[in-house]
Amino acid sequence: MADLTISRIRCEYKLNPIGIDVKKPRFSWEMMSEKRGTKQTAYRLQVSLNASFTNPFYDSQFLESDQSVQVDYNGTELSSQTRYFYRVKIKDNYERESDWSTIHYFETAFFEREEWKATWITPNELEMDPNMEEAFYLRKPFELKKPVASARAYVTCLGLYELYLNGEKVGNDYLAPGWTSYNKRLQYQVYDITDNFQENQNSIGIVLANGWYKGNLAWEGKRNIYGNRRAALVQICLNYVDGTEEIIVSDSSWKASTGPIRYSEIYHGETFDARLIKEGWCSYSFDDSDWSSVSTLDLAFDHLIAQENDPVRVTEKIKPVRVLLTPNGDQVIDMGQNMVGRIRFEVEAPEGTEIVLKHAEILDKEGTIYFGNLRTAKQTIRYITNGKGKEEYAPFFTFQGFRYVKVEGYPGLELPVDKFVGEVMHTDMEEIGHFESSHPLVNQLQQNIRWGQRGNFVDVPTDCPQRDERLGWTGDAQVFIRTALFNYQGGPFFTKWLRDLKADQLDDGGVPFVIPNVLEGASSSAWGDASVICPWTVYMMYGDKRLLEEQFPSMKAWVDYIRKQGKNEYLWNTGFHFGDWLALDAKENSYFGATPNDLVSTAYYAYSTRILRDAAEVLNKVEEVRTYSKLLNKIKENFSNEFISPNGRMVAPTQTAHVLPLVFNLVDGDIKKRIAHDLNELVIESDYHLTTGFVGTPYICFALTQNGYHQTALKLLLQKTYPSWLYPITKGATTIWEHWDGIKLDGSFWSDDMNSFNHYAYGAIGDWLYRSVAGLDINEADPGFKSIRISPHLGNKELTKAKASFYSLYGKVVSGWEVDTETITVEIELPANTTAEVFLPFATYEHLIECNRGIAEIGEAPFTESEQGLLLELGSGSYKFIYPHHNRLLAKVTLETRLLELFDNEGQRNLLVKYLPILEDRNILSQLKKHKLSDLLDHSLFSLSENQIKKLIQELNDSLNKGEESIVVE
Ligand code: RAM
Repeated sequence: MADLTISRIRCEYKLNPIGIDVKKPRFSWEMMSEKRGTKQTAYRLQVSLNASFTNPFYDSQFLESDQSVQVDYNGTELSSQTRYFYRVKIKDNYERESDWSTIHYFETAFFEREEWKATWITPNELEMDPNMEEAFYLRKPFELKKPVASARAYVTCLGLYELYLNGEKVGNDYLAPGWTSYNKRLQYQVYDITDNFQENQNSIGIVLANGWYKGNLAWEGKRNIYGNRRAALVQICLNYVDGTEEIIVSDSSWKASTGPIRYSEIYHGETFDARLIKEGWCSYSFDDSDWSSVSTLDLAFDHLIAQENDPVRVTEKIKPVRVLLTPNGDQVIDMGQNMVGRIRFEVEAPEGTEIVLKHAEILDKEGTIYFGNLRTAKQTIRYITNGKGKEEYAPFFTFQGFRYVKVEGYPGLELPVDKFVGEVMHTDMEEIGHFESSHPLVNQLQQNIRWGQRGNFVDVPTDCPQRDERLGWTGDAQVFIRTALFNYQGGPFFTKWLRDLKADQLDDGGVPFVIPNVLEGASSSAWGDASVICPWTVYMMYGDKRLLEEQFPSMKAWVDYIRKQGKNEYLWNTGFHFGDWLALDAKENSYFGATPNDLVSTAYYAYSTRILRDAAEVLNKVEEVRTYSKLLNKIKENFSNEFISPNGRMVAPTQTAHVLPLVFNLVDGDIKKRIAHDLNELVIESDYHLTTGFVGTPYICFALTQNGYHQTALKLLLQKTYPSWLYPITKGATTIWEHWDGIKLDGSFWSDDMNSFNHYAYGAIGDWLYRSVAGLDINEADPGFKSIRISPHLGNKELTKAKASFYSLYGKVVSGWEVDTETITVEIELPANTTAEVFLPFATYEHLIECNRGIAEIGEAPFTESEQGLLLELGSGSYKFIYPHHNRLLAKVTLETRLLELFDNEGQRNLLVKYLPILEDRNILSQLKKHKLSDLLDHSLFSLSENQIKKLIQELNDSLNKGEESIVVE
């Protein structure tokens, strides 16, 4: 029946993956149905060795189940190196049966070590220096005996590689084999090369550079972290049309040489001497008689794994916006966007002309290109022409973080801007989330968050993409992960990274600062907690229980590690920690915020313990549920005793200290209210500015919104003056900055030491934009968006509409709202096979108009009405709700919210509700909005008695009647 169909089918998060070594892959599909409230009641999965599904390899028959995402393959054992076709059929709660879905496939890689027939090879050290800087080239000509039906290349290396077949690059991925904890886990890639052959004579080649494996990493000039010798492993598996097979492997018959890539480093760039190009080096007939021989190496195979992450690709090309002539005479290209990737350029110049590109993120206040914040990273490309006409180049094994490029040596007086193009490179994740609003700067913020993610998701989640770090800092990753998973499909990305985390976790359960681990230190709170927070977040967002199960021992080891620290097992008050890193309440010239480390550490200890307990519950680990519930209670108790006065006053008067107990649920009742109230006061005292660092910033708006201070959170968000999220945007930021005052008010920079202009950590506010402002969230009890929570928080005069959309594995979820002078409109979309609790603020059932189909259609939906609005329980479908805000102007609505937030107890709320009509009638609320009196209200309404409120209203009336126009717009 056409009305029930299946789309967006995925296997292991991917569309038709080639080369997976998962023995029981999981499938997800999206149900499409015109009918509201559609649910899956059964599915049938078929897996076949041929696309015609004659005699399928596996047929589940119809299984009664509502599971449509992360569905385990439970059929006959799969073979390696095989393409399997699969299709799905479903039944729904309306007694309908869909047609078969379109046919998809997945292809298995090697399952066993024995399947590797290739040997590791490297240039013979007697003939070529194994430690050379130059990239080296390995080649092997071969003949095909018969027509090829299909062919695959299985490839990896120590270093970075590009594979070539008959002179053409194979695949469109870069920086392969990616960055993992190489000595424990090394990825190989699988390429379909069926169409890359010529008849008979062919040649395969591979180019190898240092990359993360042996190049310079981290700021101490370290090299050769994983080893000092590059090596390649290549295996080509051919299936001939006649059914026979052949394997071509890397072995001692290959030849080696150097070529035009003289130097290549992740941080420092590349030097390419086009005069050294060996034309046709990867063609059969090339004369390699002067090439060196290769040595075979007896290296491990046990840690080889098929590619897990999506590959790094060029995902966009950007044209420069202008060429600048800086005050000191430099010619500088402006890309108009702080981006990560590389520049491709064309040039025609006499042989030996050297063109130098130096990349930087920023211009200083004089307008000169600024390299200071790159620290020791050179980000320099050198290209030497061969003079043979038009030449084109883009570096192979490096990437830069930049908006500006200083160009030296390019022929001609004026730089021809059309000869340069920026190629944006990052892990090629599917963009699945969008957020937009009525506020241009907030929209720019969302764009900057997105660019920050792209630039820093270059195979591992890095702190920054430009200076001599670019490392997988755990703290940064854990604060940003939820935002990241909203914006892009990050399932494979974090699966890979978390497996590296697990692999690099220390024996005592401690977690290194960066993953893959290339630094000395370990186990700072809020950083190491990534081990617990990240798998949980992937589970929340994508329902990935397998990853949770896999990571559970690592999560547990981390919590147990903390427990063993210090004398009191319920507090964490020992050791080194980054604390509220880079917070503005830090002492002069310090990176460490004012919130005490033991407070931050113990709060995170509780948070991780809670997650661990919840994970244990999900995974049915009864014993652990008991243990960690008890532990959690003890930590909470100790946290309160140590950091909160009996009356609910936080001992540390910082914003972050107040944020943590609220968002980590360490307090409740009156104590919670008091802390929330005090946090609100602190924010007001700072005139709606942030003083938080890495720890407080991601959560401060949640802490406010969840505790009735959404309007304060909004003011923080919309703050344009320093320090705030929007301040950098007023300074032209196109990415998220590491430091609130990366560029200070006077145009000078914060210290070069720590001044990245592309650091995603503070972009963690994106999560709040999705979940609180737009109100698109999950129900934690049934994660992965199987059960959805829509609860928009309306804005204020500056923010009159917001909308988020997100492709969950079930399908598209939308939550959007708009407030105009008359009405509130809430538009939502819920994919089939999900349900939602939808909260419509200020709505009453009586006044609700359901725009697409009429209210009758949701007539059956259970609802609860309260003073705050209407809660509906809905099934899948698109809905547009329109309702009046009872003649309230927008200003009134938002002020009312604000006023309601100010009232702590029922009595006060009732009082306000009682007087609201009076305020409305007299049109006072709208005046109040503009009047400084709103500030007065902010502070004083708490303590007002009924009489005093009456008096206040009287005074307001009087002043309005007198026509006093002391109106100050805030
Ligand atoms: C900096 C990194 C990162 C942060 C650590 C503590 O060097 O850039 O963002 O997590 O320090």
